[in-house]
Amino acid sequence: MRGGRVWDVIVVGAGFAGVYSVYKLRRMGFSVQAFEAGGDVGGTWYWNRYPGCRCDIESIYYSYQFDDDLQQEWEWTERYASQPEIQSYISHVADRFDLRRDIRFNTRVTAARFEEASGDAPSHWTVTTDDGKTCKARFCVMASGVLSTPSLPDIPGRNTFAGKSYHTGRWPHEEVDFTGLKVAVIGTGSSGIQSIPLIAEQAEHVTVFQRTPNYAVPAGNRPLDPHELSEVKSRYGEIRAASKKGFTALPFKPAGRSALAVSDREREEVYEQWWRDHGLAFQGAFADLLFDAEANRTAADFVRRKIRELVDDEKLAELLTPDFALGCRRMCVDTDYYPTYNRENVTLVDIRREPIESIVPGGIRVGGTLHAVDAIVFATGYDAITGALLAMDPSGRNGLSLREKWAQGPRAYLGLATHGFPNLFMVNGPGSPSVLINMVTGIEQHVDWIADCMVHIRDRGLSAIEAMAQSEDEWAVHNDEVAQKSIRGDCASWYTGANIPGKPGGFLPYVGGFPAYVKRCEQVVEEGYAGFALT
Ligand code: N01
Repeated sequence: MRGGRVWDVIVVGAGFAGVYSVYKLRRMGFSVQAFEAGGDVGGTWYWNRYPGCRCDIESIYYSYQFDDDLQQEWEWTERYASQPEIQSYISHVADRFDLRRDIRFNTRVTAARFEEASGDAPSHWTVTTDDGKTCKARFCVMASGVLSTPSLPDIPGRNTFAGKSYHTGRWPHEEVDFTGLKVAVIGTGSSGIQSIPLIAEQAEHVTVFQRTPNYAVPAGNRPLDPHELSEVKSRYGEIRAASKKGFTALPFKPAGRSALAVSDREREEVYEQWWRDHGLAFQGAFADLLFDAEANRTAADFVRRKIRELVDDEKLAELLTPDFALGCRRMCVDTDYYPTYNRENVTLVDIRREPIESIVPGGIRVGGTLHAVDAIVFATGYDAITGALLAMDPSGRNGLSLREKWAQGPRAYLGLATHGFPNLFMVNGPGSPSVLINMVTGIEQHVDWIADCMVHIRDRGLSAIEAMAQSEDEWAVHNDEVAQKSIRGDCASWYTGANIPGKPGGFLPYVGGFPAYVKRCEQVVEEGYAGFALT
C-alpha cells in the first residue's frame, strides 16, 4: 500500500484503557501505535490535578489485575488513592511493561477515516493528528475516555474575566496557590465537592455557585495499614473473582433485604453503619434503593438529616439538600464537605432559580449583585461518554460521519462497536456499564474482548468485523428497558447528556450490571460473534 506503514492497531488515548490496550494487543502479537493528547499516561488522572482529587473507589480495587506480580508489588498507601498516587501507579505500569515506546504523547487525534479496500490494499483506518500527520492501521481502538472532554459553560462575559480561571479537568501541573485570594467555584458535582474544602482552607474567601445540590457521603479515607494490604494481597485472586460477580464489579455481596422490610430502628442502624464505613456503596445498603422510590426515600431522608446535622445554618442546610432520588445523579464522596459551609470564609450562592447573569472582569454577577473574585474554578464537568468520540467525528463506510449517525443519540452494540464503522472498537462506549462500575475492571474486560476478537479475525484470515444495525438497535432498546427499571433513569444528569446543551437524551451507560453485561459479551462470542457481520 502506498503512504507508509500500516499498523495492526491504532489506540487513541493512554489512560487506563489505552495503557492496557497497548499492553494486551502487543502481547497478542499485534503492532500498535497509540496517541495521547497529554504529556504522559494517565488520561483523566493526568489532567485532574485539582486540590483534593482522589478516586472514590478503593485503591485495592481501582487497579489492574492482569498481572499478579504487578498487583503484588504495588503498595497503595491510602484507602482511596489520591491523584498523585494514581498517576505514579499508571506511570509505573507503563515503565514496567515498557509501554511508552508505542505511545506518541502530546499528540491529539483530530480525525479518523475508514478507507475501503482497493486493489490489493485491504481496508484500513487513517487517523489524523494535530501535528498534521496521518497514521494507518487495520483496526482502531478508541480508548479516548468517558470523562475526558471538559465542559466549560457558555456564560456571557466568560472571557472578559481579569483573574485566573481553571477547569478541574484541565488543572495546571504547577502548584496553584489561592492564598489571600477570593475564589469562585462553579459546580457542586464530585469535583467541586472534593475541591471546595481544600480551597477554603487556603483562600481568603470561597464563593460557591450551586445550581443543583448533590448527595455526598463521607469517604472515610485513611492510611492503609500494611498488614491490611498484605492480607488483601494474600487473597487477591479470590477478591478479584468476587469482584467480577459483583453488580458494580466490586466484591460486595448484594444486600438481600428491602429497606422497607426492616424496622425503622434497624434501618437507621444500617444507614449509620454504611454512612460511616462504605462510601459510595452507601446506595447499596439495601437491595432496592436504586429500584424502589419508597425505599430510596428512606436513604435520601437519612442523608438529608445528616446534612442538617452537619451544617449549622438552617437555611444553608436547606439549600445544600437535594430533592431528587439518591443515586439518580452520580453520588459524591466527600471529606469535610458539609462542615466547610460552617466556615466564615465560605459563601453559597444559589443559582438554581437565578442563574449566573454574566462574568465580568472583577467577578461573577447574579441577580444584579456582583460577587467580586480573583480566581474562578469551573468544576462544571464533562461532555461524558460520547464527547471525546464525537470531537474526532470518525467517518466510517461511505464517509458516514459518527456525529450524523448519532445525531438523535448514540447507538453502539454492547457499547463496543457501531454499525457503519468496521474494525473500530470503543472502550467504555455508550451502552457499556462504564461509569456505573469499577472502571478498571470494566476496561480490562472490554480490552480482553476486543483483543480476542481481533485474534479471531486474524487467525481465520478474515478482514473485518462490523456491528449489525439491528443488533445495536436491540441493545439500545434493552438498555432503555433496564434503565427504566432503575431510579437512575429518572433524573436529568450527565448520565443522560442533560448537562450539555443540545445533546440528545437517553441513558448513556448500561445499567444492567457487570455480570449480566459480561455474560452477554461471552454469549455473543460463543454464538460466533452473533450480531456482528464478519467478512
Ligand atoms: O462534574 P458534574 P464533575 N452554571 O457534571 C454545574 C467523576 N469524578 O467534574 O448539576 C452553573 O458531576 C453542575 O450543575 P447541575 C464522577 O463520575 C469522580 O464534578 O448541572 N453550574 C454541577 O453541579 C463524576 O460524577 C471523582 O445543575 C453549572 C457541576 O457543574 C464525574 O466525574 C472525582 C453549569 C458539574 O458536576 C463528573 O464530576 C471527580 C452552569 N452553566 C469526578 N454547568 C472521584 O473519583 C455545569 N454546572 C471522586
